[in-house]
Amino acid sequence: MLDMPAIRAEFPILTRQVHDRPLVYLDNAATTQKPKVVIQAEKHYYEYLNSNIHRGVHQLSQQATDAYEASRESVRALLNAPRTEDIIFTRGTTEAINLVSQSWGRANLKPGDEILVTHMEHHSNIVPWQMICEETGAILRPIPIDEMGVLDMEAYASMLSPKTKLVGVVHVSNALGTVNPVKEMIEQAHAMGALVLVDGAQAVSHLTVDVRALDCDFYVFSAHKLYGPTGVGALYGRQSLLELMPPWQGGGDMISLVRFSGSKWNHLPYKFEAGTPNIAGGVALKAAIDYVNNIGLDTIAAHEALLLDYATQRAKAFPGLRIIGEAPGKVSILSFVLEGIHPHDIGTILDMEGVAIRTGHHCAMPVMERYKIPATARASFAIYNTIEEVDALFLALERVQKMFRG
Ligand code: C6P
Repeated sequence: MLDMPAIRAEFPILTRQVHDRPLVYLDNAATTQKPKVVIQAEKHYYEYLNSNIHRGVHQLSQQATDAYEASRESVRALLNAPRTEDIIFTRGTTEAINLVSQSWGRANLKPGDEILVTHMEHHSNIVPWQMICEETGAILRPIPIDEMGVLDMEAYASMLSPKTKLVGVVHVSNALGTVNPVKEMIEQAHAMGALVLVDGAQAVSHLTVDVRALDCDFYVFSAHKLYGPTGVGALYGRQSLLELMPPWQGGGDMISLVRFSGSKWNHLPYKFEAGTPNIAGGVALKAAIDYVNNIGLDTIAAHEALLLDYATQRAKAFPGLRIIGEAPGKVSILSFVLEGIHPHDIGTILDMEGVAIRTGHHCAMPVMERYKIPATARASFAIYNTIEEVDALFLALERVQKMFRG
């Protein structure tokens, strides 16, 4: 049994009120709240370690560098990556995908090559590929999904061909909660000679990720969806690919030598880390990973599954409610529409009741198009949520319905 009061006490923001009501925070897929250990790690960094990394010979700089590099090792362990050098710090998932598309894509794609992405991708795993396709003449093709929100694996198999150069797949869909069969997809893509980039933005806080077992080529995530700070995330890349990829941004730290006659690039991971990074955020990411490891991802997943099961039962009994995304084994996300009521109205009224959910297209417009809806209301769960909060959500939804239906 989880000690919920103790877990909730770790998150100072959960004690605040919104519109004079206790906050019920169910927008965790957008960003999770931060435990004291993460807030403390940022504070400690600025109060005790602040200096620039990889540059100074003075003690502060060396200690800050050590703390930042210790975080890189934590990310390696989180993903079970083979080498710390293959973990590139980025601003988050979006920047990590742009890094791969701009660096690997520009160097490798040619007219007629194909990139496959699923129909349930976040815009971050669509638009960077559209941009590089425009530039190189490659073609972006969506892999269809069915009514439940499950990827059509037969269509995927039939779309893979020697023209396929890369497959982009979201591990867990932010709009539907679907967990995609990434291992199987990677095996099939590799058999065709294609690389696979997995968007783990919504996965790392719910599932144990093992990039070696998955055998993926690139895996990306953002710290802020894993109880960590905003503005930091990571790319794992296969060493043999990263070594051959050109830098995508130039500046300090990414070089070993600069002459006006030409520059030489630094070794991994620094080749891809131009400029002073979000050092405090990087350091605090380790605190977030430690926090998650101390509770255990299995424990977190089991608790969230309980909440999702209960919320799904209540949703199914709620008049006029349609769940969007019912893939077997989905995690942590309840997306829905209410007959005759726009999701934005739902979100606004819920907010007045203290319940924070996200409404809109969730940066997954093709998913909305697939279901022929403009938007959904989305409740998403984290370790600190409770059954009582699910009840508060449905009580507030009853108010919404009364307001609209009288
Ligand atoms: N999804 C949501 O409310 P960044 O912004 O780079 O940290 O993450 C982008 C991103 C990429 N892929 C997936 C699957 C995501 O869910 C997100 C962020 C948030 O669903 C904000 S749109």
